[in-house]
Amino acid sequence: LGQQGCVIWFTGLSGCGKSTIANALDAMLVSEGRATTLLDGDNVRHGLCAPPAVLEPEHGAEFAERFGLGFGAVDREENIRRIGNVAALMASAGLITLTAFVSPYRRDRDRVRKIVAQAGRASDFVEVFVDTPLEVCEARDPKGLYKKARAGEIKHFTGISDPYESPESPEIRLDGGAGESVEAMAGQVREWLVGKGV
Ligand code: GGZ
Repeated sequence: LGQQGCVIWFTGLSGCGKSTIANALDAMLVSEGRATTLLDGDNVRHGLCAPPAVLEPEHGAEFAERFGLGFGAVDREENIRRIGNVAALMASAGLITLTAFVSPYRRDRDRVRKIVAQAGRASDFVEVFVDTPLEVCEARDPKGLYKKARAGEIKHFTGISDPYESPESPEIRLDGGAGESVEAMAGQVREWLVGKGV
């Protein structure tokens, strides 16, 4: 990891805390004068990778059907592919690029690792596994999605009716179920980056 940008890729279940931790880390880095950007479901799933229902009003049905992304395995694969390429471009432009997506499939995450390595260096991709037990995520259920998934109202819901493949050797693993504060976990990632000379 050098002076150039890099990609800090947070992965974990819905409600694991990845977006909150990424936002806290982003604020820390910005306050230290670093140029950063943050991609998460809240911005990407409304634009670049919007689902058909969101695209439909402006584009034809065929367009929405072909390019709008949902949560089936192939849609997630394309979601992560698009985000991975955008993140690599942003990192190449010198930004510390934070991403927070469930990204449940190991193969999809490994592909992003390759894309980023090809755009810069292998060490430019930092996988951060926010390892929060499903029970904890489900108890939090900030958007009521787990409840809906249990009721069968949301299909392909990660952890309930769809798999989550844990990273085997992430650069960083955060224990999201241990009661540590968001700041402490963001600080852990920051310390790791400092250790690598970012
Ligand atoms: C998982 C879903 C689903 C399904 C909607 N499975 O907690 P959230 O709400 O804000 O984060 C989740 C987000 C997942 O989108 P990603 O783009 O991160 O997914 S992936 O990387 O797998 O492509 C959740 C909400 O969208 N959500 N339906 N079926 N999460």
